Amino acid sequence: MIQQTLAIIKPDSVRNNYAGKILSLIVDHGFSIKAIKGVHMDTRDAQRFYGIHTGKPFFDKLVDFITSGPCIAMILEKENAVDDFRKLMGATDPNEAEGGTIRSLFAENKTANAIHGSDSSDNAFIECNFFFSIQERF
Ligand code: RTP
Ligand code: MG
Repeated sequence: MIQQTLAIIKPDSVRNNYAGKILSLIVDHGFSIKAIKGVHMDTRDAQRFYGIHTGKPFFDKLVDFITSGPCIAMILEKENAVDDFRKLMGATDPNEAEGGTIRSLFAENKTANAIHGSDSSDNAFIECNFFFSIQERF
């Protein structure tokens, strides 16, 4: 089934100038970019976007990091996009990420971990709508 997922190139990757290499990997793995823009989330945006993690021990660190600079948000489309993009991202902790994955190649640590991808098709729908209006989609 053709699916869409929401991906974010996180502030560490943007700062390190890895965005071009990450976009190439994404396109080479068969994903079509259906929307893309730069966003610098403020604390309220980040708390809402990562609302599911409210109260967890890493929540404040996560919000501080994701608001620390501009990100690149995008809607990606492909057969089985949600699960296939999670595979291309690699494990949350780059020390545990498989070779060749975006996190194994570009992440610094478990917080500055290069990339976000939706974790289910329901969340993909919610997250794509969080960032993009209909007019902003290709
Ligand atoms: P993401 O949502 O950013 O794509 O990452 P994920 O699905 O791989 O991981 P998730 O469990 O959703 O956690 C969201 C982000 O919180 C940070 N985190 N830190 N124990 C920790 O220190 C810890 N656990 C999670 C990570 O930066 C993770 O990407
Ligand atoms: Mg997640």
